[in-house]
Amino acid sequence: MLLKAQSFVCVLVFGYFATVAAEDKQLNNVLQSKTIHIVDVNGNTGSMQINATYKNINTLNVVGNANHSLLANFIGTGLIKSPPAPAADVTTIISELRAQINSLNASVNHLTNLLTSHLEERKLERQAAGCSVIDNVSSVQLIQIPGYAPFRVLCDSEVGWMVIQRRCDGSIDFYRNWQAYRNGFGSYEGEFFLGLEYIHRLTKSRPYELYIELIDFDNRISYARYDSFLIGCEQEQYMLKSLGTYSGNAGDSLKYNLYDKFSTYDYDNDDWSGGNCANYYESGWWYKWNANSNLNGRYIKSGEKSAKGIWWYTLHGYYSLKSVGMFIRPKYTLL
Ligand SMILES: [Ca+2]
Repeated sequence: MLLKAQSFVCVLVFGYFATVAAEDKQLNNVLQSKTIHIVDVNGNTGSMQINATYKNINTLNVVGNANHSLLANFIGTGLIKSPPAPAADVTTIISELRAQINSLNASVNHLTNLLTSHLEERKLERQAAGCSVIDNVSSVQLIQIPGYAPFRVLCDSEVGWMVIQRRCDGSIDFYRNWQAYRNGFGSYEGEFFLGLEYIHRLTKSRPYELYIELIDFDNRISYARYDSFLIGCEQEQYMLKSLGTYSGNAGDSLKYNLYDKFSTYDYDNDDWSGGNCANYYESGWWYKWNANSNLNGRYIKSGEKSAKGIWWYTLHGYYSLKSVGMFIRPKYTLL
């Protein structure tokens, strides 16, 4: 009888569970009988009769508050044990909630870290924007490009142009090897070349303009400007990958070597099968099988014409210039 009652109860939403062992028939005498009316969550009514015996009392196992409620009449008779303390369930619930809270906290921490990292990257990008204008005075400033170690650049006094090359007195030898042109050489107090790797990192990080200033020995100043300057990485031999639109009064002598690779006397990357343009022009530059410019050539103080000198062909042919500067700056500022 009790087994039937258990089956009936198990199909109810209340879902309590009871087990009865009845193998000891000698103790299976009914001590107390109780009929309990129950209603499930769907409003279905039913009833069950429980015959409590010594054996049943000892084996009846009840789980849940509903069971506790249904069998409350038996409790206090001393014939049925109290169901498991609900505190155990509450403890489980609290434990689960704590686990969820910990999980949410971990998610919040993760998102906070992501946001902080993103904001830091944006800050670094703004720092990498280029030179700041400081009291109209040239200065050496620290530049940080995300993913790379910071490095110092010379910033021109006007409108934040960064100087990547400067020739002015012939004090520095520019006929150098690949490693020197990759890493840079010279002094910010005088002549120098920033280094192809740094120029690549800068121009790849965001759009840059290029401004070239050319001064002859009569102190006439000319310029060539390009609005989208980009050079490739070392695996691309620092190819001149973009110049954009030209403007200026010196003529466009660089477009001819667009998409050409950089060459030095020890790295022949030009298209001239008969030799190395870097050797012929005694420079390091972007060459095809020749060039229309040679701003890293020999410094010739007399300003004579020489293919090995510092020249901008559309300006004065092979006339070697007195002073040259190459400048870059971001094309626009990040918000
Ligand atoms: Ca060659």
